[in-house]
Amino acid sequence: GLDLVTFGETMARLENPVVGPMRHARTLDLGVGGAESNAAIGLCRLGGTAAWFGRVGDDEFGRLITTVLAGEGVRLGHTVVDRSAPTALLFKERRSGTLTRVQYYRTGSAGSRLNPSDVPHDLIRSARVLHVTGITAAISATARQALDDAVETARDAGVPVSLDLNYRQALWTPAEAGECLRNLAKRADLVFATEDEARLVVPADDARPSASASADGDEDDLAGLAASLAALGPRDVLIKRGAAGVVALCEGRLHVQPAHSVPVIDPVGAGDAFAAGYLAEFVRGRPVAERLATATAAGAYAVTVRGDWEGLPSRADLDLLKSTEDTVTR
Ligand code: KDG
Repeated sequence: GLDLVTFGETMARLENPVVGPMRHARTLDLGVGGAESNAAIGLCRLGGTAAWFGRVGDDEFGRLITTVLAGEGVRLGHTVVDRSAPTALLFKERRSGTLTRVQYYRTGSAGSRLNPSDVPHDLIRSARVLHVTGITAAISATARQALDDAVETARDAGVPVSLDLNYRQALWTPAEAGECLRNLAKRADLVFATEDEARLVVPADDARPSASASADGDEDDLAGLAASLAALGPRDVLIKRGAAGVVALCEGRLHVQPAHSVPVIDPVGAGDAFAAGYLAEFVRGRPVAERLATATAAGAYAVTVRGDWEGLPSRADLDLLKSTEDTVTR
């Protein structure tokens, strides 16, 4: 079986090469993006094997997606070409050097027409991990049902379920997401979340606001938050804090890991990189410390490069980050 099976919606990504309002961009850079396929690419770059399935349109953007994913080594045998709807678009407006605005054109898209008949149950049963995200629950009722079915199949077969909450406010309300994601978290073995996403999901009584008035919780708050999330069921809970690193409650033990300090060019995709790094070691049976080290290194590489996944590291890249302060390696 494969190390990782994942699925969801992957879109054509359009981005202004020159910073400023999108309306003044004379040209747009074309690429692809999707949280789940980003993670699949990340796992392949780190030497693992991964499959992604979903629907793409019978159009050039759909063919771009399958070409790029196949080129990165992601298996696509169960991906469906949907002749009734177009591939979705994702616009990334680089409004300033550090500020990016994301806009979707995805309602009614091919990807959102994912449905239970698309789910390859045997492929999931033979995987080392099933990785899903909350985005799939938000794009349509049929996609949410497919997600539910895939998770049940994995659980029945004893395949660990990895869930990245990935709340997207453009797609649903906090109340709707909170309830749905909580039900998913209860059935997951590993949960990746930002602090805000974790607060969305933990039962209201547990989600005590941080004692300090600051926007970000301190490590004690976050340890409590991770414990509340772990109480729902998952054995590994990872609260991602961007440049501040990660607070993780894994196999009953608390881990606080700083991030690498790197120049941030584009933070989009850092979470997917983190999940890919963590899962790449998890499927190899590596200890928590090693999973966290690879996860933070992958996150660091992702943010130093424009694009949602283009900067994801190979094994050789990881060694580079470990071994040297030098900026030129000869
Ligand atoms: O995590 C990065 C993703 O958000 C991006 O690649 C696009 O999947 C995406 C989404 O729905 O926002």
